[in-house]
Amino acid sequence: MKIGILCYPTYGGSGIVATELGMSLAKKGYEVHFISSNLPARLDITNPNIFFHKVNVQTYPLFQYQPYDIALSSMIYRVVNLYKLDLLHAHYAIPYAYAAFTAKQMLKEEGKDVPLVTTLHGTDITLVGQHPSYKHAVEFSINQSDTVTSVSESLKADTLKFFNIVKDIKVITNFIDNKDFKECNDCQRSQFANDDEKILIHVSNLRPVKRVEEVLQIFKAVHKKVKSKLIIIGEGPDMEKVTQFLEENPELIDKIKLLGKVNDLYRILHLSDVFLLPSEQESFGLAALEAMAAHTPVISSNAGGIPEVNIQGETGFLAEVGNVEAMANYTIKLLRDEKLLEKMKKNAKAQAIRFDLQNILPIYEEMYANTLKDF
Ligand code: GMT
Repeated sequence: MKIGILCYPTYGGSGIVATELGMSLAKKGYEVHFISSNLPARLDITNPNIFFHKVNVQTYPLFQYQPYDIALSSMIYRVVNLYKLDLLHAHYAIPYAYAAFTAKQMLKEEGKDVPLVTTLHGTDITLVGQHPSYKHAVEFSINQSDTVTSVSESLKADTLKFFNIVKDIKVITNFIDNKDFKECNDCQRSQFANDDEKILIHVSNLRPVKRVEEVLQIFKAVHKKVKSKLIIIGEGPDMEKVTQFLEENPELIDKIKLLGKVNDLYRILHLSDVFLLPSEQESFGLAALEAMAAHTPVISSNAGGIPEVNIQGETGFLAEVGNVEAMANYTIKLLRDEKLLEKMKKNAKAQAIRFDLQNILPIYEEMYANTLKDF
């Protein structure tokens, strides 16, 4: 089967899921064509079954905004025609589902067509998609898709609550390839902390929805009770809040390590004792699952789909969004109790294995087969 994957190339969760899915399909013999504005961050193009098509936007001084969505639709249309794709898979409704619908219309004019699968990832529904500027187009393009999937039950419920959806939505959860998170023998814990210190970690694109200021407040409270260090991985607009916090709390400068974007993330996750995710909104929480794959329990908010991934009292602890005190107290409780910490590290890994690629990939394949059958 020849599949066209439409996704963001950046470090966001939807692009990562799309890339990992496409690479796994290519390994199984599918021909996979990525259509994106740039080479997706984790894409390994050495597999001969993988193709990359860059969307080229022609700039013209007349335009205040360059018409990216038109260039995207045209590229989708051209790739389907050239490579005879069997199916399109849009990851994130905006603009991918909409652009794919337009490409399909162009194909139909020539008596051709291709089925479209749209996977809803999160903020395309819960944040951006609800804005009146986008809402009707998002609703329309979801309803025009041949198959719609969402990455959690919570996101499915939100989609049905906020939009008038006539399509059935199939939940196919995100996944992790545990093979990529194997035990790390050469990871040096001493690089980050002394033997008597615990390591807390946060990984995100530091957008307001991630509430990095709460990560810092949790650490501040924990540090008063438990000798510890905090590692922050990622880049984003709220890095400014981190700098501001350090200016206001200079005594913590040696305790907080900022690492920016990191490629072999699993090595550092393996060294960590607890992962902090106090997000305001999270349709799934792929970052939490990645932590669990590296045996790291999670202290999180209970936003959106997080409770489907992080299980209260088993793989970590959850509190109401914004309840910094509760998240700090849970962290202290966990870090002070070696037996509980060891148990939760094991439970976290067991949860990551439940979400292993080997379990989820066949569900995607079956969904593709059914989509083609019903088309
Ligand atoms: O994290 C990002 O920047 C991307 C963001 C998105 O909206 O694309 O991530 C969403 O998709 C991920 C993969 O399905 C989920 O694990 C994240 O929970 C979700 N983020 C939000 O809902 C805020």
